[in-house]
Amino acid sequence: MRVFYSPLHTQHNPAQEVYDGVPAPYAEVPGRVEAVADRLRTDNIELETPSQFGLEPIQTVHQQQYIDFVRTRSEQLAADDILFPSYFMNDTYAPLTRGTYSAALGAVDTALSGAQAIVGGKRVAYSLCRPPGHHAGYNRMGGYCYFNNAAIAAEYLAARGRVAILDIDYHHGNGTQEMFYDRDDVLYVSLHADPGVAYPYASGFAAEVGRGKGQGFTRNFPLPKATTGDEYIETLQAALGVIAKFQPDFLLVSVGFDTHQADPIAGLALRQEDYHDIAEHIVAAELPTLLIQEGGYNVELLPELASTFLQPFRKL
Ligand code: OKP
Ligand code: ZN
Repeated sequence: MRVFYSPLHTQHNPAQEVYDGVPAPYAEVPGRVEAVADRLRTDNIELETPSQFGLEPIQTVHQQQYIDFVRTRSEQLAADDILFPSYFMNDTYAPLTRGTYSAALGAVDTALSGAQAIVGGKRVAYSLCRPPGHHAGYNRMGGYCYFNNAAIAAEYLAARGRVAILDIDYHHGNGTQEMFYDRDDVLYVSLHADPGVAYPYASGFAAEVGRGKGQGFTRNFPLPKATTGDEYIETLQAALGVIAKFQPDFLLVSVGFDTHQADPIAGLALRQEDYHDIAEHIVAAELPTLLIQEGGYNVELLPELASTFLQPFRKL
């Protein structure tokens, strides 16, 4: 397993999000990824600095005006400014700060470096991305996401084979789903909290299965509140069955640790040991696998959860 990490993420550190019209502390903090990085170093895992891929891969999934908007508006801000723009945004959970563009670019390079490693023949790579990406749409930021790291890496891989995306973050990856909704060469399969009660509310229902020639190449598995590890693994097996049938050349996993019972913003009931089992099921798919970090907000637990999850991948 190769691991990629960019220190640029620390430049993105908004003071607040807005929840129900009221400012609230920002849950997606730099300490999340710093805590995981420290733990991996303690585990003797080498963290590699990503290569730079430039803007071209980002342009394969995002609108040029949107990319320019994120760059210019964030770079115009003063060091302590925060901007909730009225354009190009889905919700009040992705403000711009001066370092946002540069951090988001670093996250994309982190994802692409992982993709490059598995194209080069490595069985597994883990991209410790921050900010996360799976809610970012063609021309919209939202849910702590600016550029869709997973979708950009999936496009990179799709130029070289069939790609299955397995999204195991607590939240539905509405941005990623949207980008591949009409396509039959990239499969999107997601397990997430029931969107009837959880962010992003408007998508992730089981009836969303793709459109046109993409019909059947999107699959959603919404889960009830307080779903336990055993129930989760059962659904995961169904999802992996769908993926096996698709016969992908590459597997990309959007990984979230916000499915844990002690996550401060979520509502499922997984426990630490469940992440080991989840990883073993993913390993059993026997595919070149790119793991991309999305959410997970219990900063104290994250190092343990990441270390437990990565353990079955380490030897690969
Ligand atoms: C990003 B990722 C909760 C409101 C929703 C936004 C959640 C974004 C999650 N009070 N907050 O998928 O982990
Ligand atoms: Zn999430």
